[in-house]
Amino acid sequence: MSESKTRRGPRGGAAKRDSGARGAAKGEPAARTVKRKRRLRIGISCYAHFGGSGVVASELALELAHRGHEVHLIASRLPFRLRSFESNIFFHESSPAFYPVFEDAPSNLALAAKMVEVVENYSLDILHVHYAMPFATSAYLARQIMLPRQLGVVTTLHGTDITVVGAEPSFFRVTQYSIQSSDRITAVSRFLKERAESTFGITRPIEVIYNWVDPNVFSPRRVGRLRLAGPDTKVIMHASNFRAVKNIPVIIQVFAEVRRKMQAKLVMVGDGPEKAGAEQLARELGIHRDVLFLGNQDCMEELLPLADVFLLPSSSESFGLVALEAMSAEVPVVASNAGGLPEVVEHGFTGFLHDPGHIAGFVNSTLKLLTNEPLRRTMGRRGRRVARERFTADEMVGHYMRVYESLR
Ligand code: GMT
Repeated sequence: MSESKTRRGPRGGAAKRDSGARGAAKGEPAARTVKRKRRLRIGISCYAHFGGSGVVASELALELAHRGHEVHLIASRLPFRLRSFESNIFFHESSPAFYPVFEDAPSNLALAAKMVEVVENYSLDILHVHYAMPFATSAYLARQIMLPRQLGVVTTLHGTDITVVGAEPSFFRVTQYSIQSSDRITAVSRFLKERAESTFGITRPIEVIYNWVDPNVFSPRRVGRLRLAGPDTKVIMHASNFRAVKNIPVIIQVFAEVRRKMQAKLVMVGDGPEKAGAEQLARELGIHRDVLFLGNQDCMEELLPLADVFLLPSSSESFGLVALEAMSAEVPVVASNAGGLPEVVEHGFTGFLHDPGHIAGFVNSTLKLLTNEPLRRTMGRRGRRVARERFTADEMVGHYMRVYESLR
């Protein structure tokens, strides 16, 4: 398998980023500062497809690279959020060879083999994996293969690796063992840390490091040519990977109620197993002309500012990165009070939270925001302030750096 230096599309996401010298002394290039501190070589492994864990891993890779560290991304393909060339980031594709005997290609073994190869060839200090399954297991295997070589393995728990699929009996013991075998464990919310401890009996310390948002990328609406609806039509937006935990039918039902009362459009961004059912439900409820299913989009920073309200009624949500991105764009959030969402969205201050199945609650809160522009704007501005002050890259990446340094 050939190694290729990361090449990304021309969309210019990174150019808009508040890049470069974060953490460096004034007038001093970041790389020089790091040189004094010591430049780390960090492997990062994650899912490449649309989803929050891959976004966080990619944003972390970018932040580390901007600070002058050398980052080696190991994934089945280039993660979607890496859209432009970035020096200091190297991409290593992991894919299993095909053989007719296989029922399913053993991709987890190929991943472990690629981890070994990259760690050895590039003398990595740290291997940081995102989402326990299968990444923590492949990292465990890779490290065992390389013994007695020292390699720090960090596992970040993201959500359904703990709350849904990792806890399935067919995966439980291997997930538990792989997490416990990591040198350091982090979780993206207090909720997720507690859930990992109670479900898996994890006894090793779990550090909570929240996700962050770049307020220069996710910024409020500017006057521009991009529109999703006419000037008198309010826009409600949802974005996810359309899995059962996202409560997609509730979104359609809430919108049907709102639409009865006012002119509005529902913009659904993303794709997944629940999408076809949602399209069907929208037709059955006679609202399909006002529901736009945009499919997967990798320009959330362009879409979110066009929303008047962001809706996220998940039955389970460890953090809700997209809710934070909406807040950063000054869009108030109406969400469920499930999981870690109350750690991100404050009820009555930056949005409204209700029980996941409480359709009337979601409808009332959405209508309250859409019919009271001063309230909507106030909550939106507060959301941006909270995003800028409490969920910063400097704080969270600094925390990850301390985790890495503790392993050296
Ligand atoms: O657990 C998942 O659903 C996968 C993961 C992903 O890749 O989309 O999402 C989780 O991680 C995100 C980033 O940390 C969090 O913002 C999401 O809340 C979380 N999803 C869930 O807990 C459902």
